[in-house]
Amino acid sequence: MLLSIWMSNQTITIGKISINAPAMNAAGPWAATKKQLELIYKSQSAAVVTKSFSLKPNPGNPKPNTYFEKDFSLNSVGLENNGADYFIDAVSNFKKTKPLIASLVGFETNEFKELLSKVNNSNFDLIELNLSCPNVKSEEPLGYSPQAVDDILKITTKLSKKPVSVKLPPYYSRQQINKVGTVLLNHNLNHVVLINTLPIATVVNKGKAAITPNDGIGGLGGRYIKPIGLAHVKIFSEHLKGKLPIVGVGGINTKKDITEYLDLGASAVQIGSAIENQGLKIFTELN
Ligand code: RRO
Repeated sequence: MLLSIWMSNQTITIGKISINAPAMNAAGPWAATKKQLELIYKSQSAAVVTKSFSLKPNPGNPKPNTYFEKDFSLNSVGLENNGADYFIDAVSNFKKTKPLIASLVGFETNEFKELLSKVNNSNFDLIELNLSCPNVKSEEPLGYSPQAVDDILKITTKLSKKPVSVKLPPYYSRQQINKVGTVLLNHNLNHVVLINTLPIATVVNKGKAAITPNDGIGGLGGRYIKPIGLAHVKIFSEHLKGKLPIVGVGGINTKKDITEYLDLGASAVQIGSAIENQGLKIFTELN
């Protein structure tokens, strides 16, 4: 039986932030420019989440680096972004009608410190630390190492003046999840976002790889990963026992999808691939 119901104008509290509807955008290429962020701000999205950004602009991977179909998405964007100053400026005039969330990636600790000090003095309300980008060819996403997660969270939670959340990759066992879950509980986190794209997928389109970078290998998103996202919310939720809120993401297109995520332990959800397929009007329907 589906247990969750929500009404418009209800307030959902996620740690130190409040939203007035369950669905916000996920970090992604639909949130990379000033214009896009403004449109998300004006939409019914419950918050504005940026494309993951780094201290300095990053050109990302050669195009085509995204591929969308109705039921799935594939990408190897490669952290393409305009850099911290651009994103900080992009949201500087937004009023506090909804939380402004900075999705951050750091390539090394020092760079990361500088990035956080910039974001500390910005209009952003919360940090979403992305430990799960699948498209850095030489390195496994940090989220796969409980030790690396512990190390980076120690630094981030100490330096950040904003509440910190963390976005993790899909795992392959309950044991892995429980190890990382235990690490999360050792830190002063606002919430955890589950899950990023599934790191290694490929699509053959008209006889060739649908995306150019990394020999056609990229992160899989969309409806295909909903069962994986749901399982992560369920298993993390059992492990975290309500001590850390969860925001679910992966394959959400309908209110029924949202209900499933909320029933398994998520406080709110993020929408990714469905924005690319349906536009921001999806929030009017979902929220
Ligand atoms: O930019 C990307 O290639 C990317 C990132 Br940062 C991420 O977190 N997840 C993803 O699927 N692609």
